[in-house]
Amino acid sequence: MMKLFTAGPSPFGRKIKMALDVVGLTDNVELVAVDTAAPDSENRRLNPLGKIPTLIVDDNAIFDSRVIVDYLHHNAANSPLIPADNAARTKILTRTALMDGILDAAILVVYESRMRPEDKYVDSFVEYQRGKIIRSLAMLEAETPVYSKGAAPDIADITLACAIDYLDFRKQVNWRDHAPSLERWITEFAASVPSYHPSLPEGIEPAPWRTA
Ligand SMILES: N[C@@H](CCC(=O)N[C@@H](CS)C(=O)NCC(=O)O)C(=O)O
Repeated sequence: MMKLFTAGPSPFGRKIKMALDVVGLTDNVELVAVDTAAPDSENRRLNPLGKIPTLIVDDNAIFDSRVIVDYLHHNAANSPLIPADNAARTKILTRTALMDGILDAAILVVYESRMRPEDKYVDSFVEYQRGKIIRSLAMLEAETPVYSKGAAPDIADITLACAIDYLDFRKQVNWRDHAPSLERWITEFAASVPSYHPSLPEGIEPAPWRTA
């Protein structure tokens, strides 16, 4: 049995939960809730960066989420996560890096309030991070994205769904202002990918596509 160190609201943890389900490995993993701020967690002992997600396989720690995805992809009988064709693979991995980058920036916006005393909050730093998110959303909007892969999303699709929902959950940027086409995209994704609903962060605002 593998173990996944994660936390309910973690968008990177959610990406792995959905990836596990898509490749049919959900039942092989025990979810372990981690408080990343706790000074002596098992996660920190096995992953000195103290970040989540961390996947434990045969007492070995696998991190970060990109490496976990690579591991799952290569250990599943049938995985749509990463295309086999070399050019397509590079394209999807770059696209995933864009979605991961949106999440990294979104997390830094949250940490600016969470980790600093109020009088040390730096507006220009938050705007710098929000700029990354806004430019990425504008790039996605320019492609008029359409989700059409049914229950077999690739890892860029999964990470985009996590990013859209994380922005709604923590409200760093209203993505609708910059990428209105994503509403149709997420509606189709939510209706097609079974792990979308059970992996939603608890307390996220209702939306038409979030009603299972
Ligand atoms: N590049 C990492 C990012 C993971 C990440 O930033 N996780 C956040 C929670 S979603 C975290 O563990 N933050 C705690 C910390 O930075 O100490 C990945 O892809 O797994």
